[in-house]
Amino acid sequence: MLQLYHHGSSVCAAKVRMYMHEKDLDWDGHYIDILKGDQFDPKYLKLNPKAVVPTLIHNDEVICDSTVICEYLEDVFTDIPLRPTNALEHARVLYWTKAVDEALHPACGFVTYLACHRHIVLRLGPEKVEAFLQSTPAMSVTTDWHETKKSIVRNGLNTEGASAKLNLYDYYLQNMEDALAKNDWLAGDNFTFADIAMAPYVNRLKMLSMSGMWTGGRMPKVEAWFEKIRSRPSFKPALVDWLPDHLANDMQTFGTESWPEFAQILKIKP
Ligand SMILES: N[C@@H](CCC(=O)N[C@@H](CS)C(=O)NCC(=O)O)C(=O)O
Repeated sequence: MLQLYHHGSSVCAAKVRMYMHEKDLDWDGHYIDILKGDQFDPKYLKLNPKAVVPTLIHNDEVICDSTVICEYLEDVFTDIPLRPTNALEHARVLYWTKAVDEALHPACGFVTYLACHRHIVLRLGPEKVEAFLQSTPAMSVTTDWHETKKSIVRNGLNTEGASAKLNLYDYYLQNMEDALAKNDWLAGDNFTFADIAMAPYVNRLKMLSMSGMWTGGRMPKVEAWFEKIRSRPSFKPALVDWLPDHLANDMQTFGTESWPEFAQILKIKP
């Protein structure tokens, strides 16, 4: 049986859960609360030294990094293929998975902490906050996550690079709009790993009450694509149900409070 270490508000874990659902795979879960510090437990660090989720265990082997996990699942479980056989479409899938891993994911962690998670972590109280922030390994979500997370939790919007990260997120939504003007799905006429790779990141903005980044006529193709994603049977179990109500409420409340300032940075009328 596949075993997944994951968390409700992790976009990378959501990606793997959606991939497994689309491939009709059964799995067992181990919930790691990354807002309480479960990821720093020495036992978990042995599996995932970067102290991040997700981690997959299959046949007693440990596999880290969400894109690598999905590629592994694709190779091992071939019944429902999500990787195109057409070379150009496969190249497009790689464009999106690379964009996520190299640029969008770090921007998403930054924006999520800025809009919401810093407030949740601050509830731990001064001593536990410090312990939490010190526990992030030097190599984590990114090579600078230890310092960046500290700064976001302590300084909020005054953290260097906040506007750039928001604009980067917006840039990739615009890239989606351009791709979807040519094809029904991100890599072509079929739903593929490219769509799974992007779905949690668009849904993250929705969870943070920031769908103004694509609605209101700003990016109609992204809006239509997201509706199609939301109507897939995998959407609710993989991307919604694992988020506890209290966290969904916090994301909505803190996200709504952050939106006017974010909209101003993005030059969107809130
Ligand atoms: N490259 C990794 C990145 C995983 C990652 O960044 N996970 C985040 C949640 S999406 C995490 O566990 N963060 C822990 C923290 O911020 O301390 C992957 O694709 O799985």
